[in-house]
Amino acid sequence: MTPDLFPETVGDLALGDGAMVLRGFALAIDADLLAAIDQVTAAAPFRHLVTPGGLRMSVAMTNCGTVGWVSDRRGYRYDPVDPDSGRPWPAMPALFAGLAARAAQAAGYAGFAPDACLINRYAPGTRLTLHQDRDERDYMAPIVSVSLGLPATFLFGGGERRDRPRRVPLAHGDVVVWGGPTRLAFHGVAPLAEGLHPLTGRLRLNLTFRRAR
Ligand code: MD3
Ligand code: FE
Repeated sequence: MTPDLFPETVGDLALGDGAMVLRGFALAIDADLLAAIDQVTAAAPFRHLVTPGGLRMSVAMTNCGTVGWVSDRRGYRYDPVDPDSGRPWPAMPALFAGLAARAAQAAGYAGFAPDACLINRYAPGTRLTLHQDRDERDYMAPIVSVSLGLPATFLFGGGERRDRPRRVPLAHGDVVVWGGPTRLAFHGVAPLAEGLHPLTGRLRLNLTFRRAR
C-alpha cells in the first residue's frame, strides 16, 4: 500500500456533533453536476451580492430551488424571485436534490428535502469570512455542501466568533453534512489558492443545500 502523506484528506471524517465529511461522495457524477450548474447559470447568472453594510462579496453567487438566498442593503433573506431577472429561480435539478438526500441519509439525516440550493463560485483569492447560517426557518434540518473544482481550506469554528477555527481541507467531489449542534457553528473559507482544475479551470464551485422555508 502507498503511504498517504495527507491522511486528513482521505476517508470520511466526523467533525463532531453532527457534522460529517463524505470524501468523494459526488465524484461519480461530477461532470453531470457541472453540466447542471451550467444550465442553472444560463438562466440565473452568477453575480456579486452586496452585504447590508454595502460591501461587495468576493464570492459570486446564484441559486436554484423554490427559494434563493439573497443579500442587499436591506438585509439577508430567502426570496422566491431572482432580483436580477424578476423571475423565479431555476428549478432544482433532480440530480442535485437526489445527491443532497443521499448524502444526508449517509450522515444519519433521513428525509432531507432541500428547497434551496445556493451556488457559490470562488476564483483564486476569493474568501468567505467567518459567519453563521441563520436565515433558515428550521435549524433542525442539516445543510449539505458539495465541493467541486479547485480545493479549499474550510474554516470550521465554534459557537462563538472568537473560537479559533479548525482548518478542514475540502477537495473536488467532497460532500459535507452539517447538522445537530454544529448547524449554527461559525464557518468560512480561507482565500482560495491559485490552481487549475481539469474540469473547472481556475474555479471552485460549492453547492449548499438547505431547507430554508
Ligand atoms: C457549517 N459556503 O454559503 S459550505 C455559505 O464553501 C457557506 O461556499 C461555504 O458557508 C462554501 O453559507 C461553506 C459548508 C457549510 C455550509 C453551512 C454550514 C458549512 C457549515 C452551516 C453550519 C456549519
Ligand atoms: Fe455559510
